[in-house]
Amino acid sequence: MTIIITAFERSPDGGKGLARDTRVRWALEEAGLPYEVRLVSFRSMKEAAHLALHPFGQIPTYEEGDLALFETGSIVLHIAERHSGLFPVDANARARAITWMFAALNTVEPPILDLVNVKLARCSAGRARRARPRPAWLALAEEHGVGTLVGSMMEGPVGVGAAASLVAACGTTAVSDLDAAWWLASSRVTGGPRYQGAAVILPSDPGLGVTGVRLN
Ligand SMILES: N[C@@H](CCC(=O)N[C@@H](CS)C(=O)NCC(=O)O)C(=O)O
Repeated sequence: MTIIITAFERSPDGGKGLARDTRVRWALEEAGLPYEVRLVSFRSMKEAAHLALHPFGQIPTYEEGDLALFETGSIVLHIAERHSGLFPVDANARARAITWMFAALNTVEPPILDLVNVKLARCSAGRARRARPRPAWLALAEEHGVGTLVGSMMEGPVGVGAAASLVAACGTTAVSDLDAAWWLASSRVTGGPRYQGAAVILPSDPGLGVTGVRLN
């Protein structure tokens, strides 16, 4: 049965895994399962057909015959439970692996995302309900002692330019995430995924392929 996942249509990498679909692709690749990728636009993600697959109108989704799943954790768990190679065979080791899956999603990820993330798209006039001038978001965060980071996720030059201007005008408490490639180039970690043009090259080494951590 063909497995179909969804990814962003309009991203600089053309939906090849710079977003959370990476987790699902990774599990599928590790399990040696063939799959197809359906690229979706931001507009279609909020339309009925996609909402039937993903109630929050996001990516990735996972379809396998009659089964439709969303949430990367549940998708990866589903793949790992049905195919060998991802979970250890020993029951206790398997339980520990599942524990770490929950920890990654429930304990590790949220505080990482706790920094106020001033997303240009989220603050734009197009989304009137949430619209608030971007400097006001930064001021609000500062007022409450919350760290701030301006990021551009996967913007083109215009979006990055606007975000950089915002940082220049208001400042942030953390390094500005204005270019995904910068994070790889400046990473303290050696080894691991790298860019080749717009493609993310996953390492062939086990796990994340990390070979070391620079201390300076
Ligand atoms: N908890 C979800 C998060 C999914 C998620 O945040 N997807 C992002 C891409 S990485 C998305 O679709 N964002 C577009 C939007 O929220 O409108 C998961 O792990 O699958």
